[in-house]
Amino acid sequence: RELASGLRRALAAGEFELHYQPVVRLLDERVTAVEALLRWPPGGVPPLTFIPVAEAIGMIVPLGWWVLRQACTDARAWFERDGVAVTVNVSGHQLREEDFAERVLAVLDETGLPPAALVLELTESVLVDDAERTARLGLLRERGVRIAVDDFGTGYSSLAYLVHLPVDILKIDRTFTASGVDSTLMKVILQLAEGLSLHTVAEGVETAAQAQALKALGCQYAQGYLYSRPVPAAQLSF
Ligand code: G
Ligand code: G
Ligand code: NA
Ligand code: MN
Repeated sequence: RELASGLRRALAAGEFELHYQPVVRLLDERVTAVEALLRWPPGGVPPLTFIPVAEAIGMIVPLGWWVLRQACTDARAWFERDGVAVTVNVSGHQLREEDFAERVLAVLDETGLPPAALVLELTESVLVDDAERTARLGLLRERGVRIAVDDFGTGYSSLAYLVHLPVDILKIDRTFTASGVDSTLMKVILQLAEGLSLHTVAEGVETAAQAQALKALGCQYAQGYLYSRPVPAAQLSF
């Protein structure tokens, strides 16, 4: 309960910050995108602690809009200068808003960020949940916003949904990277993605050996401590 009232005050007081973690193209190790990750200083409460609370008290919706607006504002110069896109995590609660897609397009308009510079990350469970919500994503995708499945492989759903959903990118959960990039499971996921013409990002890449093996298996992008931890915008360099 203390956390809940702290969160409410924090948004009004402007205490939230975004950190960014690079996503690297394995072919040439160029940074092609950065993932925006919410931070709440000064205590440094982990997002895994405060995001579920923000969801429970309905604050994830206004907070999510703050994140999107801030990330798009920050990313405009990166995209114009270096072609770097920004990926933003979206909670299922945000997608319940009927005018979600229109509001995202309005933020892009106001911040001057082209739709092609934005990727929205959603978890599997949100994507399979209901057709109305995924239709909202379809509308954004028609405008050039890309959709990524976050933590892919950790959900319980059947794979059939992937064929029908408006998605472009699979972000392979870091547990698969950690348990061996040469595993049958990783290979099957990469083949599945190729068959469906989806791009793949391996999460949690920590060693050069993992990056090499992933590249050899046809994975296109990687993200993880090998390249960079999430850092404040001012510390990014491409
Ligand atoms: O880096 P890390 O500890 O920051 O992130 C932990 C979890 O918090 C991840 O699952 C990530 O997707 C989630 N997360 C980070 N930032 C945001 C955000 O802005 N919105 C939502 N909904 N989730 C976020
Ligand atoms: O669920 P999502 O993938 O958005 O979560 C991102 C989380 O993963 C963040 O907490 C981030 O700090 C963490 N993370 C990013 N790179 C690595 C890595 O190489 N290793 C580990 N263990 N965690 C990572
Ligand atoms: Na994410
Ligand atoms: Mn993830």
